[in-house]
Amino acid sequence: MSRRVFITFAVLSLMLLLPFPGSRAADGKKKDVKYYKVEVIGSYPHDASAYTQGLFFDNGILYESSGQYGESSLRRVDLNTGSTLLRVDPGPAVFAEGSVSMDGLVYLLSWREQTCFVYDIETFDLLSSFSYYGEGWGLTTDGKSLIMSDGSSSLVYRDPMTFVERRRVTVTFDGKPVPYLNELEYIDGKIWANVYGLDYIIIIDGESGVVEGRIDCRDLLEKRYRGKGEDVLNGIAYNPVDGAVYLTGKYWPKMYKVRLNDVK
Ligand SMILES: [Ca+2]
Repeated sequence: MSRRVFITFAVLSLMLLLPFPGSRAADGKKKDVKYYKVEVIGSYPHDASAYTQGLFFDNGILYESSGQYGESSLRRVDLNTGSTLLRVDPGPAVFAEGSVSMDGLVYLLSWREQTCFVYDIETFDLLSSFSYYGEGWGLTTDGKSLIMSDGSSSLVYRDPMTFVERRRVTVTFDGKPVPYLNELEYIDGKIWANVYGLDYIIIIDGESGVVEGRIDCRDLLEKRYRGKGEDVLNGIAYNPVDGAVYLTGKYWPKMYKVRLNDVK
C-alpha cells in the first residue's frame, strides 16, 4: 500500500471510529487484553533497501520477502551480517508481499497480482503458483493451514496443497474489527500481527479472532534511524532454535531480537 493510500484509509477509519489498537482512541487499557513492551536482547544489521513484507525462520535460517515493483525479492539472509545468501525475484510486474515456509516450500504472496508463488526452499526454483481473489499482505502457518491477511480485518486459512480457503476469522479488539492486518507470525498457538502504520503488534487468538495482547514497539528502532517515509514496523519471525522473536521494519537498517515485558 502506498503512503497516500494508507493515509486516506487511516483518515476514513478514524472517521468511522474503527479501532486502531494503539491509536489514541483505543489507548484505554482493556481488562481482557495483556499489554507488553519489547526489550531488545540482540541487534543485527538489516538491509535498509529491503521493503520488508515477510520474515520467517526455517531450520534456524532467516528468510525475508521484500516488496515494491521492480525491486521485489525473496531472500535467504545471514542473520549476523544482514547479507543476502540467495535471492530470487518474482519479476518487475510483481509487488511481493508476505511469505512463509512449509514442508520444504516457500509461499510468497503478491499485493495486487492475485498470485501466490511457490518456491523450493533449498534452490529457490519456482515450482508452481496459485491464484486468489483480492490483495495479499501477510502470511504465516500453524503447520496445518496457510494463514493470510489481505489488508482488512480478516485472517484467511488456506489449504497449502490447493490454496483453497478453509475458513476465515475477523480479528477484533474490544469487540470491533481491526483493519490493516499485515505481516504475521504464528507463535505458541497465537498469531502475532503487525498492523500497517502502527508501532504496535497484536496477539490474536486464531480461533476466535479476539486480540488478547498488545505489544508496544514504539522504542524499538533508535530515533536516529527513523525516517519520515515508509519505514514502518513490519516483520516478525520466531526462531524455534533459540526460542526468540526477531523484529524489523521496512527500510530499517536494524533487526532486533526481543523479549516481552509486562506493562503494569
Ligand atoms: Ca512472519
